[in-house]
Amino acid sequence: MVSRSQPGNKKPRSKPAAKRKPAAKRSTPSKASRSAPEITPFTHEEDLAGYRGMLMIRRFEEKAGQMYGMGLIGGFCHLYIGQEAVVTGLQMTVQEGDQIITGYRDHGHMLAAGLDPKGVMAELTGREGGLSKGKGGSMHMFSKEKHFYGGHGIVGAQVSLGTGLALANAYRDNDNVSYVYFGDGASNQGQVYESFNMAELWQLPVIYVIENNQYAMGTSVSRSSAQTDLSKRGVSFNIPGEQVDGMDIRAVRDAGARAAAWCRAGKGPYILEMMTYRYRGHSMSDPAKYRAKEEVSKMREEHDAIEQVRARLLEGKKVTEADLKEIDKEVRAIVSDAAAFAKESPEPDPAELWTDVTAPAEQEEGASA
Ligand SMILES: Cc1ncc(C[n+]2csc(CCOP(=O)(O)OP(=O)(O)O)c2C)c(N)n1
Ligand SMILES: [Mg+2]
Repeated sequence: MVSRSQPGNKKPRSKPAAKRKPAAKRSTPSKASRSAPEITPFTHEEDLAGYRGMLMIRRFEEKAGQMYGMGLIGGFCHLYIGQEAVVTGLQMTVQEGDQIITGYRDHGHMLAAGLDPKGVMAELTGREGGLSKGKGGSMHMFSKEKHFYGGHGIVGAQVSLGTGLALANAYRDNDNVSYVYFGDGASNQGQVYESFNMAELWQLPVIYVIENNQYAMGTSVSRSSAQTDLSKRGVSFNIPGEQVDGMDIRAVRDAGARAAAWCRAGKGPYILEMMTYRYRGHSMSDPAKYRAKEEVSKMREEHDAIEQVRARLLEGKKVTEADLKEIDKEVRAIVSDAAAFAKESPEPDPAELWTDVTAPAEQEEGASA
């Protein structure tokens, strides 16, 4: 029988004393952390890893866009191009067993979590080799092995589900954190605040990552939100929040490390508002007429996350243009293989319609069959 520390009292959840330092008194991170904290520089190796990781997402998404155009991908398809630094930087702070959950713009999150690009692409084409056996498509992919809980099409739904994952961590009294990604549009949803309330009340280990890409479909944040500083959305619940330059992978990693340390110390939830931008339309069917082309090109030219790392790497002189081209070539080859696999994998057997509808009941330990 596992002893459970029942969440319910507003006090730091119980934890192995050696592991977690109890939070004697709630303290929000200093005001200073709200105004651009100092950024920890990346080592050459970290820059290289960040470069490769972000490039993988970008090339994958470009290929997905092409395949959609060719009719090989049907249904919805939301690309992550422009936002790569958010998930790549935060993934650097994830520990084994931490859960990840997000909305429908999920391909990048899966790749960053270490899932095989073949399985992701084959899910987009709706084939047997896809991560949801071709039955979920772009918006609904999961991986038990990587603790990746989707891929959700209902705006905001992942916030309450992700809070539940944090509740599970509290019950299990483990050291894990639930990373819950959602958009600026989702941040206006009621269930987000019900979740915030419970998370703070029960001191749940959850990082709420608001990916503020400035738009919810065609509506800008300023047109839809009374409080446009989304990092402040936890104020009335006493949840600390930070606004982060989501185009700078180093700032993302730093903020993620602060948030994860806060959660792992048993101090409850944390909000990170990642200031980012999507270069493409909301989905493949959006011509993005609600914003000026210049707005997009300005972001690309002045703030692109991959270009920032590329410039740093070249400045460091440990790699040349040719070395970076070689990395791009390797990444493109992986993506090409994934595309070939996604085209060749067979369509799911119609009998699959009846499987994976409900979870099989887990057999209780010691129960007779
Ligand atoms: C409950 C619900 N309401 C509306 C929609 C339609 N819808 C799909 S995406 C979206 C915009 C969400 O924007 P945001 O949260 O900023 O995420 P982003 O697409 O920018 O990543 C809306 C309104 C939906 N899927 N679910
Ligand atoms: Mg948005």
